[in-house]
Amino acid sequence: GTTRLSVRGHLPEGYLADALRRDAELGLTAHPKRLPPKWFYDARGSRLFEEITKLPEYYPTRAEREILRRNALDIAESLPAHTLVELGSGSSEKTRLLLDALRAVGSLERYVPVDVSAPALVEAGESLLRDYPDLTVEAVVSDFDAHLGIPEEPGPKLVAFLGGTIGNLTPDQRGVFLAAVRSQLRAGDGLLLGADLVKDPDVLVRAYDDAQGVTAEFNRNVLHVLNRELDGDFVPERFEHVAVWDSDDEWIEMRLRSLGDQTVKLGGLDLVAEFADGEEMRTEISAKFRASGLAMELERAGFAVARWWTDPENRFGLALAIP
Ligand code: AVJ
Repeated sequence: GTTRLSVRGHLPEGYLADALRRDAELGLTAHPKRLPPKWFYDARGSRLFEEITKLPEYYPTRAEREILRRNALDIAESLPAHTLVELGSGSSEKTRLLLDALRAVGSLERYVPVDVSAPALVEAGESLLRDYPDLTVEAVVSDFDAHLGIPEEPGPKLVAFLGGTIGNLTPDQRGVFLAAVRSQLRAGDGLLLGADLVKDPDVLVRAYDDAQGVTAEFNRNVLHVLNRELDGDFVPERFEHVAVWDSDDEWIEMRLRSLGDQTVKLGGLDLVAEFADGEEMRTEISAKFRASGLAMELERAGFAVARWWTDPENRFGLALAIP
């Protein structure tokens, strides 16, 4: 039969290992210390994130799925894409709602998931092929921070960036990212962007500091990753999970707070990091948006917001932005 699943690599050998080294070296010698959130997601971290999405406190995944469930057909009619590109596709689960709708309007030809993890792409791709016998899956291994990896395809294409992951970027990084996406789109294409919305800070903090401690374990997982990849000797239990709402920047900040003075060695970097008792290292920002602010950012990047959907409780928003 024909091969309907291909995986193209965009990352040079050693790219991720080098990026982790750079980020760790830079972040652990900075004041205050910081690590970028992308390193949470090894196999264990991805499993923990899946668990987070099922927690009663963590509403964004459910809210976004609800929006897609109600509006996928509207989305597909607004942008009857031949190619669905998904950035940071992960398990591709919510994607099925979009694929179903694009198939229902008769436009769908191919699905292009873009992710840093080749195994995740193969697993998700194979599962999709079982359920979508007419679909071609052209997976791309890429780091969407760097080169987006959006292939040249016969349009129209819809680029989906879901889950609220845009919130992990600082405003400057968002400007660069959105302009890069814009530069790869033509008339008739679109960007479907999921964004978590500003709401009661108590609700937000609970979503990032759940009662079962799954998010705490997810946060500490970055220390396990550094231990393994960079020969580190972090004792993750000696760091406490912290989630705070920054009302000026309107983002949730996750931090790891040192329990006691401690010295950590990273053999792979030839680096020694001292943590004072109570010292906090930032591991993630998760920005929350207002419809007006997001529209402004999109406009600055050369987009117009064609459509805007929210869930009935106004917790999460989905923008269809067009060039
Ligand atoms: C996967 C980036 C959307 O920011 O809400 C979940 C990651 N961090 N709990 C988010 C996350 C803590 C999540 N995103």
